[in-house]
Formats: sequence, structure tokens, C-alpha cells
Amino acid sequence: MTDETTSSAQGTSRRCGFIALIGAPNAGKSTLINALVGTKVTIVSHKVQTTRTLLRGIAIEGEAQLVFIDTPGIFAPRRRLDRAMVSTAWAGAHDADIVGVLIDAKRGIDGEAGALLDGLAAVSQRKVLLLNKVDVAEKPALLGLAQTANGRANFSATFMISALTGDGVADFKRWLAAQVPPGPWHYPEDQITDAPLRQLAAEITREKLYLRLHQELPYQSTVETASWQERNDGSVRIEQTIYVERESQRKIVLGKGGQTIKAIGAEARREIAEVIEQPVHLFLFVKVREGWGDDPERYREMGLEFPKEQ
Ligand SMILES: Nc1nc2c(ncn2[C@@H]2O[C@H](COP(=O)(O)OP(=O)(O)OP(=O)(O)O)[C@@H](O)[C@H]2O)c(=O)[nH]1
Ligand SMILES: [Mg+2]
Repeated sequence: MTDETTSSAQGTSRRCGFIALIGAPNAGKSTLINALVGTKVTIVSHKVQTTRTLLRGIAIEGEAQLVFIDTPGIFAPRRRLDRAMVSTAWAGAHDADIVGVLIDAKRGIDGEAGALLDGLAAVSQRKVLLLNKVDVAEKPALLGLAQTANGRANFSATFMISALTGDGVADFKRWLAAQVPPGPWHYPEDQITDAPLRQLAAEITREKLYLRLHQELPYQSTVETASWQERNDGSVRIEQTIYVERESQRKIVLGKGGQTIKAIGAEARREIAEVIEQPVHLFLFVKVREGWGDDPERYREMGLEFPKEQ
């Protein structure tokens, strides 16, 4: 076969589709995207509301390119930032070919998951039920959970998976590859995310903040990459700003004698260097910006629409 026949054969059999993963906060959407892509493209933490905006992770399965859309968790929003995140998540679902609905099988169908299932009535796309965290869920309860969920929304298929151990993930991926529509690939075959590196780098630092800081503080902070300079020796000099709401929060982020920020910086630097495969010099600055949660500019930086009403 010549190259030409190879490419035309591929051209006709190729498939490509957009798959949004939606679910309550902490259901494991980002963990699953990373497992499907095979590399970390989106941040994960044990805290709720880690993901703030839509982010694409791209995987190839046979002749199919699968473009996964990570979304913020869906819950009853209170603050302006919460509302922006939740409406962004639903918008992600409406733009996809297939919607994967994650339910934390250990928690079962509680108020949040129930509200999510009710909300699916307004989503016309094909839906697939993903019962996640089967590694820690009660096995006998899974079947009942699947039945209940299928009774409340119209799912084309149900998968029982563990995004953490990878159990069931390959099956889900193969199924998707057969379901997405025929058509050319949307991205070059080696691309794994649509997020610019500066955004991914800021997200990695935010993940480290989430892992280190407690209670409300992570939700009152945001991270932006302020500068990114490639240097002649092949390394990158990155400056990032961590915005907090109050001086007292700035002190907590800095820690005693700057210990906390130093540890966050060291962890973030290591991981950013791994992702971009270049040595990194990372400089973190903590700034107090009262009411950044009401500042349209911060929303633009995060890739979120600014909700007008208070
Ligand atoms: N045991 C277990 N833990 C999981 C599994 N999937 C995710 N987790 C954990 O659940 C927590 C939340 O995971 P995330 O991937 O950040 O969840 P998310 O749905 O993206 O959360 P938000 O972005 O806040 O909406 C993390 O501590 C994960 O390690 C799983 O299959 N099994
Ligand atoms: Mg997430």
C-alpha cells in the first residue's frame, strides 16, 4: 500500500466526537479524563469544586479521536463564581455529541446527584451513565443504583468504572470509539489538550494550593500566569500570581517564614517541568485583591462567562 492509499483509507474510516463529562463536584470527572487521555491534563483534588472551567483532553482509540470535555461540578450555586461554573458545565454538555454522567457510586444518588439526573431532561444529546469509584463502593448496591439512575434519565449505556484504578475505563473508551460520528479528526494526533501551557501551569499551582490549604481558603484564591519567558539555555522562567481576598489569607498562603508558599512552589515547579519537559524557574507572588470573585477580568482569565446578576 502506498502512503496515499493509507491516508485515504484512514480518511474514510476515521471518526471523531466530543464527549462531555458532567457530575456533582468530586465525582471524579477530572481523574477520569486524565485516565482516558493517559496523561495529566486537568487537575484533581480531594476538595469539591476543583475544576472551574471547560478543558479538553484528547485521546485516540483506534481510528477514533475522542475529545473529552472536563466540566466544573454541578451543584446548587450560591456565589457568583459558583453560578458561572455551573452554567459553564451545562453549556459543555449541550455542546457535546455524547454526555457522560458521573455518579459517585459510594455516595449513591443523594440530593446533588438527584438534581443532576433531573437536569438531564433538558439535555437532548445521547447520555451514558458512569458509576464511578466502584473500588470503594458497596458492590451489591451497584446494580440497584444503575437501575434507579436509569429509571430517572434516559441512558444509552451504563458503565461501572474506577477512574482511580482504571477499572472499566478501557471498555468505556472502546465503546465511545464505536459511537462517535464518522469524520475527520479535530486536532493533530499528538495533541492531548486544548489548554495553553500557561493556563495548565497556573492550574497545577492551584492544585498544589488545594492540596496544602484548608477549609475555605482554596475557594477564595485563584492563580494566573503573569509571565512566561523562554531562556537561551532551554529553561523557562515563569511568574505566577496567586490572588486572595484578604491580607489574613495572604499570610496563610505565605506561611511561617514563607514555608508554605515555598513548598507549594517546589511541588508546582517539579510538576510543570515534567509536563512541559523543560527546566522551570517558578516565581510565585501572592496578591490581595479584595472581591476578585466579582471582578470580570479574573473570569476572563479563567475562561468563564461573568454572570451579570449579583
Ligand atoms: N476511590 C476512588 N477515588 C476516586 C475515583 N475517582 C476520583 N477519585 C477521587 O475523588 C476526588 C475528586 O476527584 P476529581 O477528579 O477532582 O473530581 P471532579 O469530579 O473533577 O471534581 P470537581 O472538579 O471538583 O467537580 C479525588 O480525591 C480523586 O482521587 C475512583 O474511581 N475511586
Ligand atoms: Mg474536576
